[in-house]
Amino acid sequence: MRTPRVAAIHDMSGFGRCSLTVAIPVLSAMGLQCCPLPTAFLSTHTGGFEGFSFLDMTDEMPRVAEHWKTLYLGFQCIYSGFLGSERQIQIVSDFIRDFREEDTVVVVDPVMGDHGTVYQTYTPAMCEGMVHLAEQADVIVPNLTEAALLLGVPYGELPTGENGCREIVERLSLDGRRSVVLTGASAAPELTGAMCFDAKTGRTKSVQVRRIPREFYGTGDVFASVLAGALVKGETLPDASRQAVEFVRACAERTAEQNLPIREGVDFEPLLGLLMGGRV
Ligand code: PXL
Repeated sequence: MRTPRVAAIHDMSGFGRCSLTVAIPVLSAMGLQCCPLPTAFLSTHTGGFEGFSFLDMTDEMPRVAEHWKTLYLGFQCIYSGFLGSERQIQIVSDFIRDFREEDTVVVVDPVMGDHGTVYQTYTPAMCEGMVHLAEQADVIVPNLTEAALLLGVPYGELPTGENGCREIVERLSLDGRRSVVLTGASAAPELTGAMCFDAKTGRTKSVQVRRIPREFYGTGDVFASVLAGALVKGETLPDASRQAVEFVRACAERTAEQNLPIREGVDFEPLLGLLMGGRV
């Protein structure tokens, strides 16, 4: 069988381990071919760093898509994340329309903010556009901040606890048509994990592990990349969510043990072997 392909539409941040510098190694380790379509090139991610450089790739993106069309490239997954401009909403939307096939899983990580705050480079129009882009997804992977933005409710007014998270994913499911994996969904103070709504079965499932009492940048990207990879490999949504929760937990544990600066992301590279199935 041909190695499945993933079109990964994210920024490339040179330092700080997020977006493409996470998606490429994670998907490769899972035995998948990652084809990056960069939205921007930054010196670092925008969280915890000041004075970062930002090269907007908006004009380049349709040229890449046009060339890929002439090559008749097919993708088993289209996976989008951090966008660099408002115009990119339509560009990514067109990309999904043009490249989606019967067996393509469309994963939109509606990257917009964290801890109740919208990221520095995101405008209200981009957040509004993200709601529409996310409507095209088979699966969305919001954190609680992004769930509030998608639902149009203040962050502080989201329902809480395990039942609250269940309500959030059901409300985000577009009447059961779209799968939702909510990250940072905590069933109890000492636990954390994800709550999923599976549009294929209509069921919700909570996946919980023991919480590491520190927060790191880029964990959402590690989570969504493992989830997307596992879905391409044919795992069910709850199984893919469990794999993503457990891998992020292992990364957070290792990073916390070494007391590394949180803005450098999680020290995932030595753990990539956990995602590799076979042997040479
Ligand atoms: O991890 C999400 C993310 C992706 N890309 C860039 C970011 C962030 C979060 O801060 O700044 C550039």
